[in-house]
Amino acid sequence: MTILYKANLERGRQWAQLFAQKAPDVPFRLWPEIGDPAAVRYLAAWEPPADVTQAFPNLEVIFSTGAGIDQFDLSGVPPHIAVVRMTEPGIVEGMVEYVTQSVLTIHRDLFDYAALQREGVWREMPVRAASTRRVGVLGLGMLGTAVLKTLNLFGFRCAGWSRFAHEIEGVECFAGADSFDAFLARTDILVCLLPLTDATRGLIDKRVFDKLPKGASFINVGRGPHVVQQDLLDALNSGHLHAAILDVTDPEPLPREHAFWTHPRVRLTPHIASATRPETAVDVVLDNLRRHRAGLPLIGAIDRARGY
Ligand code: NDP
Ligand code: OXD
Repeated sequence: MTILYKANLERGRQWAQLFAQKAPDVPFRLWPEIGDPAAVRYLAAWEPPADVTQAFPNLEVIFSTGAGIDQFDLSGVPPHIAVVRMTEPGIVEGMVEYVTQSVLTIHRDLFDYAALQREGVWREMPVRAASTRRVGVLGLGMLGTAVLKTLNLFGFRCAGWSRFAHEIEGVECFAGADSFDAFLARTDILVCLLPLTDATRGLIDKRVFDKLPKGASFINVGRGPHVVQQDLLDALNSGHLHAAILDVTDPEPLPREHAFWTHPRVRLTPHIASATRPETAVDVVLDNLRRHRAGLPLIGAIDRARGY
């Protein structure tokens, strides 16, 4: 009943300590010290090895150490192996912080003040009420919903878009392709919190930017390949878009010569919007191990057909 961890080694050492404290009966191994491959029933990985089912013939569950699973190649993974994304509360808290500060940066005109500072100009601009700013979040899952609940507290006019219909208090909910244009037309600050799937790859392109009101801004905390990056640059350079805050790019790291690095209306961070915290992640994984042994549904199990 071994669980094998294959991701960031430093965090893996913390997982190992936490497993030793909280579940000393569960054999825990850190890649590449795999021990007996036949004993590995559970794999916690950011990127599983390519030949995972051959390498671990008795594998039953693959846990992603992140909220996304798009980095997994599931083509060779048989359907009886469950795939579970990370749902621990630390990821949610980190994302709420990151998106809230990004929305406030745009709302409080900090891109304009940074430009004035570079020119040595001391000039004030009118302060707008949050209630005059319309935020729209793509994705109403674990993260999108938590972000919107917090933005709502600031008084922003909040909306979200998802595949199926949702109801969230204080949030105007749009669902499906038919409502996409209406959602975009009412959005001043667009936030991407979609999973990367065949349906969402390249979704955010010129057509999407054109549908946003002039002066809108964009925050990407989903995945870089959601966006056609040249279309984003064109929209910024034409002045149609005001600013972009990008935590994810395609590829990562972004090549040094890419225009995003020096663009005055782009703020870049290296995929740090939120990260799994070992101290809370281990509790979530242990709970799922208990559920698995009891034959109960796993929390965060993904639907292989939908891709998230
Ligand atoms: P969830 O699976 O909980 O939610 C996904 C949401 O996206 C759902 O609301 C779903 O709609 C919606 N969705 C999926 N496909 C479509 C589609 N084709 N059209 C419309 N809506 C769609 O994911 P999380 O909230 O946990 O995470 C979202 C993503 O955030 C992750 O996949 C990852 O890529 C990214 N992430 C980034 C991090 C970073 O540090 N930058 C950290 C953690 C995550 P419905 O509800 O109708 O099914
Ligand atoms: C995740 C991520 O998916 O770090 O958790 O992007």
